Amino acid sequence: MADAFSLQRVLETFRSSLSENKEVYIKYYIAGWQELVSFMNSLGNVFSFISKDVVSKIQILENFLSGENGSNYVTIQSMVKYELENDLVDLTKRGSHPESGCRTLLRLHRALRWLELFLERLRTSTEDSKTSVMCSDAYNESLANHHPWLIRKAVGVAFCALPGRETFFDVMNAGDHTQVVALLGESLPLIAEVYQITEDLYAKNNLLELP
Ligand code: 1Q0
Repeated sequence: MADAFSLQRVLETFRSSLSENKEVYIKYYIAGWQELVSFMNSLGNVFSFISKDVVSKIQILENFLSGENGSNYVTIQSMVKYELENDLVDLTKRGSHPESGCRTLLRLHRALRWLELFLERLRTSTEDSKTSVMCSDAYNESLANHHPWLIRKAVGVAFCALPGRETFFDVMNAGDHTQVVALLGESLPLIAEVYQITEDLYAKNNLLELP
C-alpha cells in the first residue's frame, strides 16, 4: 500500500519543515499533522473527536497559506511577525480574531510536545508496557494542563481504546522492533528541535497563553 502510514514519512515531513536558517515551514508542519491524522483515523471512531479538531486547525492554517496574504504564512516566524504587526491576534481574551494563525498553531504546538513525550516513552518501553499508560502519562505532562475537565475525561476514555504496543510498532511500518526503535531515536531530536524553535519564538513574543 503506497499510502499506508509510515513513521518514516512523518519524519521526512517534519525534517522538510526546518529551513536552513532554522525557520519552520507551515506547509510541511501541517503536512506532518495530516500524516498523524490519517494514522489516528485508522485507530477507529473513538478518536474522531480528536482528529476532527486537528483537521479543522490544519484547515485554518491552510486557508491562510493559500489566501491573499499567504506569503506571510510561509513560516511560523513570518506568521507571528505579520499577525502581531497587524493586530490580528487576540492576546488576552477571545475577540475579533478568535481563529488567528498564532493561536491555532499554538494548539498543534502543544500537541507536538505530547507526541514527543509519547514517542520517547514508546522508544524506551518494554514488552509489557501499556500504550494507554504511556499515552496518558505523556498527556498529563503536556496537553492536559491546557484542557478543561470534560475534555480530559473524554481523552481518558479514548486512551483505553488504544491498540497495544505490538500494533503500534507494526503500523509504524518501519520494519522490526529494533528498526522502529532506531528510527524513533532518529526522529525524536528532530521533533524536539521543531518544538523548541516554536516554543522559543512564542515565549519571546509572549504568545504561550493565547486564548
Ligand atoms: C494515538 C492516540 C492519540 C492520542 C491523542 C492524545 C491527545 C489528545 C488530545 C485531545 C483533544 C481533542 C479535543 C479538542 C480539544 C480542543 O479543545 C483543543 C483546544 O483547541 P481550542 O480551539 O478549543 O482552543 N485542541 C487541542 O488541544 C489540539 C489537540 C490535538 C491533539 C492531537 C493528537 C494527535 C495525535 C496523533 C496521533 C499520533 C500517533 C502517534 C504514533 C504515530 C507514530 C508517529
